[in-house]
Amino acid sequence: MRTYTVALAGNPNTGKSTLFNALTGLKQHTGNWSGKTVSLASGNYEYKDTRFRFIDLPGTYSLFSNSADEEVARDYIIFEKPDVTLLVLDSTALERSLNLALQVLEMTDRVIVCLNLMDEAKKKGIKIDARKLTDQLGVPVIPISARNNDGLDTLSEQLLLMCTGQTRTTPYRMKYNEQLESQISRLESELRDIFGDEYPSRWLAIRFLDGDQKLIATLKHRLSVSDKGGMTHGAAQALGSSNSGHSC
Ligand SMILES: Nc1nc2c(ncn2[C@@H]2O[C@H](COP(=O)(O)OP(=O)(O)OP(=O)(O)O)[C@@H](O)[C@H]2O)c(=O)[nH]1
Ligand SMILES: [Mg+2]
Repeated sequence: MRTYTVALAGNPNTGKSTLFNALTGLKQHTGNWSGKTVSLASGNYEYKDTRFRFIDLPGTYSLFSNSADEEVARDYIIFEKPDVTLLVLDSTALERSLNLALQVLEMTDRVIVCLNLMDEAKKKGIKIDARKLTDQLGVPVIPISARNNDGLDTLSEQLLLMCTGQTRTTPYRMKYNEQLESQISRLESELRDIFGDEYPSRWLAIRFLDGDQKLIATLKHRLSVSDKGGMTHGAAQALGSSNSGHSC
Protein backbone atom coordinates (compact mmCIF):
# COMPACT_ATOMS: atom_id res chain seq x y z
CA MET A 1 0.00 0.00 0.00
CA ARG A 2 1.36 3.40 -0.97
CA THR A 3 1.96 5.78 1.96
CA TYR A 4 1.67 9.55 1.57
CA THR A 5 2.94 12.02 4.15
CA VAL A 6 0.65 14.78 5.36
CA ALA A 7 1.96 17.55 7.64
CA LEU A 8 -0.54 19.36 9.87
CA ALA A 9 0.39 23.01 10.20
CA GLY A 10 -1.42 25.95 11.79
CA ASN A 11 -1.53 28.49 14.57
CA PRO A 12 -1.55 27.17 18.14
CA ASN A 13 -4.94 25.97 19.33
CA THR A 14 -6.62 25.57 15.94
CA GLY A 15 -7.37 21.87 16.45
CA LYS A 16 -4.44 20.19 14.64
CA SER A 17 -4.04 17.51 17.30
CA THR A 18 -7.82 17.04 17.50
CA LEU A 19 -7.89 16.41 13.75
CA PHE A 20 -4.81 14.17 14.02
CA ASN A 21 -6.51 12.10 16.74
CA ALA A 22 -9.83 11.94 14.87
CA LEU A 23 -8.15 10.51 11.77
CA THR A 24 -5.40 8.33 13.25
CA GLY A 25 -7.28 7.12 16.34
CA LEU A 26 -4.25 8.08 18.43
CA LYS A 27 -4.30 10.26 21.50
CA GLN A 28 -2.00 13.19 20.96
CA HIS A 29 -2.44 15.66 23.84
CA THR A 30 -5.02 18.36 23.18
CA GLY A 31 -6.37 21.14 25.34
CA ASN A 32 -7.38 24.72 25.43
CA TRP A 33 -4.01 26.39 25.83
CA SER A 34 -1.26 27.01 23.37
CA GLY A 35 2.11 25.36 22.89
CA LYS A 36 1.10 21.79 23.65
CA THR A 37 2.56 20.04 20.65
CA VAL A 38 6.33 20.36 20.91
CA SER A 39 7.59 17.12 19.40
CA LEU A 40 6.48 15.59 16.12
CA ALA A 41 3.85 12.93 16.67
CA SER A 42 3.10 10.76 13.68
CA GLY A 43 0.25 8.38 13.01
CA ASN A 44 -1.33 6.52 10.13
CA TYR A 45 -4.77 6.79 8.59
CA GLU A 46 -6.12 4.54 5.85
CA TYR A 47 -8.68 5.65 3.31
CA LYS A 48 -9.70 3.80 0.13
CA ASP A 49 -6.65 1.52 0.10
CA THR A 50 -4.30 4.42 0.61
CA ARG A 51 -2.26 5.12 3.71
CA PHE A 52 -1.61 8.63 4.94
CA ARG A 53 1.09 9.26 7.50
CA PHE A 54 0.13 12.34 9.47
CA ILE A 55 2.74 14.52 11.16
CA ASP A 56 1.41 16.81 13.88
CA LEU A 57 3.62 19.92 13.65
CA PRO A 58 3.88 22.41 16.53
CA GLY A 59 1.47 25.34 16.30
CA THR A 60 3.10 28.60 15.16
CA TYR A 61 2.05 32.09 14.07
CA SER A 62 4.73 32.28 11.41
CA LEU A 63 7.44 30.15 9.84
CA PHE A 64 10.51 32.32 10.18
CA SER A 65 13.25 31.60 12.73
CA ASN A 66 11.69 33.20 15.80
CA SER A 67 11.53 30.03 17.89
CA ALA A 68 12.45 26.35 17.90
CA ASP A 69 8.82 25.51 17.10
CA GLU A 70 8.85 27.71 14.00
CA GLU A 71 12.09 26.18 12.81
CA VAL A 72 10.82 22.65 13.36
CA ALA A 73 7.61 23.30 11.44
CA ARG A 74 9.38 25.22 8.65
CA ASP A 75 12.21 22.72 8.26
CA TYR A 76 9.73 19.87 8.03
CA ILE A 77 7.83 21.52 5.18
CA ILE A 78 10.96 22.59 3.29
CA PHE A 79 13.34 19.70 3.87
CA GLU A 80 11.06 16.71 4.42
CA LYS A 81 8.70 17.78 1.62
CA PRO A 82 5.43 16.21 2.76
CA ASP A 83 3.07 15.14 -0.03
CA VAL A 84 0.51 17.55 1.38
CA THR A 85 0.66 20.31 3.97
CA LEU A 86 -2.71 20.48 5.67
CA LEU A 87 -3.22 23.96 7.02
CA VAL A 88 -5.63 23.96 9.93
CA LEU A 89 -7.20 27.39 10.39
CA ASP A 90 -9.50 28.67 13.12
CA SER A 91 -12.72 29.74 11.39
CA THR A 92 -13.53 32.05 14.29
CA ALA A 93 -10.25 33.98 13.82
CA LEU A 94 -9.60 33.66 10.13
CA GLU A 95 -7.74 36.92 9.65
CA ARG A 96 -5.09 35.90 12.19
CA SER A 97 -4.71 32.46 10.59
CA LEU A 98 -4.29 33.80 7.07
CA ASN A 99 -0.88 35.30 7.84
CA LEU A 100 0.57 31.82 8.32
CA ALA A 101 -1.44 30.50 5.38
CA LEU A 102 0.19 33.01 3.01
CA GLN A 103 3.64 31.94 4.22
CA VAL A 104 2.89 28.26 3.61
CA LEU A 105 1.54 29.05 0.15
CA GLU A 106 4.95 30.57 -0.68
CA MET A 107 6.68 27.37 0.40
CA THR A 108 4.74 24.65 -1.37
CA ASP A 109 1.94 24.27 -3.88
CA ARG A 110 0.68 21.06 -2.27
CA VAL A 111 -1.58 22.64 0.30
CA ILE A 112 -5.10 21.94 1.53
CA VAL A 113 -6.72 24.46 3.85
CA CYS A 114 -9.09 23.23 6.57
CA LEU A 115 -11.45 25.75 8.08
CA ASN A 116 -11.75 24.13 11.49
CA LEU A 117 -14.10 24.98 14.38
CA MET A 118 -16.93 25.60 11.92
CA ASP A 119 -19.38 24.66 14.71
CA GLU A 120 -18.06 27.56 16.81
CA ALA A 121 -18.10 29.91 13.81
CA LYS A 122 -21.74 29.03 13.13
CA LYS A 123 -22.64 29.68 16.76
CA LYS A 124 -21.03 33.10 16.48
CA GLY A 125 -22.87 33.87 13.23
CA ILE A 126 -19.64 33.89 11.21
CA LYS A 127 -20.17 32.93 7.57
CA ILE A 128 -17.22 31.99 5.36
CA ASP A 129 -17.47 31.55 1.61
CA ALA A 130 -15.18 28.53 1.21
CA ARG A 131 -15.54 28.52 -2.58
CA LYS A 132 -14.46 32.14 -2.87
CA LEU A 133 -11.53 31.49 -0.54
CA THR A 134 -10.56 28.49 -2.70
CA ASP A 135 -10.51 30.79 -5.73
CA GLN A 136 -8.52 33.46 -3.92
CA LEU A 137 -5.95 31.19 -2.28
CA GLY A 138 -5.70 28.86 -5.27
CA VAL A 139 -5.84 25.68 -3.17
CA PRO A 140 -8.75 23.56 -1.87
CA VAL A 141 -10.48 25.01 1.19
CA ILE A 142 -12.62 22.61 3.22
CA PRO A 143 -14.86 23.54 6.18
CA ILE A 144 -14.60 20.99 9.00
CA SER A 145 -15.26 20.48 12.67
CA ALA A 146 -12.58 18.07 13.86
CA ARG A 147 -14.12 17.69 17.30
CA ASN A 148 -17.44 16.58 15.77
CA ASN A 149 -15.95 14.60 12.86
CA ASP A 150 -17.71 16.92 10.40
CA GLY A 151 -16.29 17.31 6.91
CA LEU A 152 -13.64 14.63 7.37
CA ASP A 153 -14.90 12.53 4.42
CA THR A 154 -14.63 15.49 2.07
CA LEU A 155 -11.18 16.19 3.47
CA SER A 156 -10.08 12.55 3.00
CA GLU A 157 -11.27 12.62 -0.59
CA GLN A 158 -9.34 15.80 -1.28
CA LEU A 159 -6.21 14.36 0.33
CA LEU A 160 -6.47 11.36 -1.96
CA LEU A 161 -6.96 13.58 -5.03
CA MET A 162 -3.99 15.77 -4.18
CA CYS A 163 -1.64 12.93 -3.27
CA THR A 164 -2.46 11.12 -6.49
CA GLY A 165 -1.86 14.24 -8.55
CA GLN A 166 -5.50 14.81 -9.50
CA THR A 167 -5.74 18.28 -7.98
CA ARG A 168 -4.04 21.24 -9.60
CA THR A 169 -3.30 24.23 -7.41
CA THR A 170 -2.29 27.81 -8.15
CA PRO A 171 -1.21 29.09 -4.71
CA TYR A 172 -1.60 32.78 -4.07
CA ARG A 173 1.80 34.48 -3.95
CA MET A 174 2.28 37.94 -2.45
CA LYS A 175 3.47 40.60 -4.89
CA TYR A 176 5.90 43.14 -3.50
CA ASN A 177 6.92 46.53 -4.90
CA GLU A 178 8.90 46.72 -8.11
CA GLN A 179 12.29 47.25 -6.46
CA LEU A 180 11.85 44.31 -4.14
CA GLU A 181 10.47 42.09 -6.89
CA SER A 182 13.54 42.75 -9.03
CA GLN A 183 15.85 41.87 -6.11
CA ILE A 184 13.82 38.73 -5.46
CA SER A 185 14.05 37.56 -9.06
CA ARG A 186 17.80 38.21 -9.28
CA LEU A 187 18.50 36.36 -6.05
CA GLU A 188 16.06 33.64 -7.07
CA SER A 189 18.06 32.82 -10.17
CA GLU A 190 21.33 32.74 -8.16
CA LEU A 191 19.76 30.40 -5.67
CA ARG A 192 18.46 28.18 -8.44
CA ASP A 193 22.04 27.87 -9.64
CA ILE A 194 22.96 26.33 -6.31
CA PHE A 195 19.92 24.33 -5.38
CA GLY A 196 18.11 23.73 -8.67
CA ASP A 197 14.51 22.88 -7.90
CA GLU A 198 15.37 21.32 -4.55
CA TYR A 199 13.75 24.18 -2.63
CA PRO A 200 11.14 26.83 -3.52
CA SER A 201 13.46 29.48 -4.91
CA ARG A 202 11.15 32.49 -4.58
CA TRP A 203 10.49 31.69 -0.93
CA LEU A 204 14.22 31.18 -0.35
CA ALA A 205 15.04 34.50 -1.98
CA ILE A 206 12.53 36.30 0.23
CA ARG A 207 13.93 34.66 3.36
CA PHE A 208 17.47 35.66 2.30
CA LEU A 209 16.43 39.25 1.72
CA ASP A 210 14.83 39.21 5.15
CA GLY A 211 18.21 38.09 6.56
CA ASP A 212 17.05 34.78 8.05
CA GLN A 213 20.45 33.75 9.45
CA LYS A 214 19.31 30.47 10.93
CA LEU A 215 17.87 29.33 7.63
CA ILE A 216 21.04 30.41 5.83
CA ALA A 217 23.16 28.45 8.34
CA THR A 218 20.96 25.36 7.88
CA LEU A 219 21.28 25.58 4.10
CA LYS A 220 25.05 26.05 4.27
CA HIS A 221 25.29 23.00 6.45
CA ARG A 222 23.14 20.92 4.11
CA LEU A 223 25.15 22.13 1.16
CA SER A 224 28.46 21.20 2.78
CA VAL A 225 27.09 17.75 3.66
CA SER A 226 25.80 17.12 0.14
CA ASP A 227 29.02 18.68 -1.25
CA LYS A 228 27.46 20.46 -4.19
CA GLY A 229 30.08 22.46 -6.00
CA GLY A 230 30.19 24.95 -8.79
CA MET A 231 28.20 27.75 -7.28
CA THR A 232 28.33 31.12 -8.98
CA HIS A 233 30.06 34.11 -7.43
CA GLY A 234 26.73 35.81 -6.72
CA ALA A 235 25.30 32.69 -5.14
CA ALA A 236 28.36 32.17 -2.97
CA GLN A 237 28.03 35.79 -1.87
CA ALA A 238 24.34 35.28 -1.19
CA LEU A 239 24.99 32.29 1.02
CA GLY A 240 28.10 33.80 2.56
CA SER A 241 26.72 37.19 3.49
CA SER A 242 26.38 37.49 7.23
CA ASN A 243 23.90 40.34 7.50
CA SER A 244 20.89 40.94 5.34
CA GLY A 245 21.62 38.74 2.39
CA HIS A 246 21.48 41.83 0.15
CA SER A 247 24.21 40.55 -2.09
CA CYS A 248 22.73 41.63 -5.36
N1 LIG B 1 -15.74 23.56 19.17
C1 LIG B 1 -14.68 22.96 18.63
N2 LIG B 1 -13.56 22.84 19.34
C2 LIG B 1 -12.50 22.24 18.76
C3 LIG B 1 -12.55 21.74 17.44
N3 LIG B 1 -11.33 21.21 17.14
C4 LIG B 1 -10.57 21.39 18.24
N4 LIG B 1 -11.27 21.99 19.22
C5 LIG B 1 -10.79 22.35 20.56
O1 LIG B 1 -9.78 23.33 20.44
C6 LIG B 1 -8.80 23.19 21.48
C7 LIG B 1 -7.41 23.09 20.87
O2 LIG B 1 -7.31 21.89 20.12
P1 LIG B 1 -5.90 21.18 19.84
O3 LIG B 1 -6.23 20.02 18.95
O4 LIG B 1 -5.18 20.89 21.08
O5 LIG B 1 -5.16 22.33 19.06
P2 LIG B 1 -3.68 22.31 18.42
O6 LIG B 1 -3.80 23.04 17.14
O7 LIG B 1 -3.17 20.91 18.36
O8 LIG B 1 -2.86 23.17 19.48
P3 LIG B 1 -1.23 23.27 19.60
O9 LIG B 1 -0.69 21.90 19.73
O10 LIG B 1 -1.02 24.13 20.79
O11 LIG B 1 -0.76 23.97 18.37
C8 LIG B 1 -9.23 21.92 22.24
O12 LIG B 1 -9.95 22.31 23.39
C9 LIG B 1 -10.13 21.19 21.27
O13 LIG B 1 -11.10 20.36 21.89
C10 LIG B 1 -13.77 21.87 16.70
O14 LIG B 1 -13.92 21.48 15.54
N5 LIG B 1 -14.80 22.51 17.36
MG1 LIG C 1 -1.44 20.12 19.19
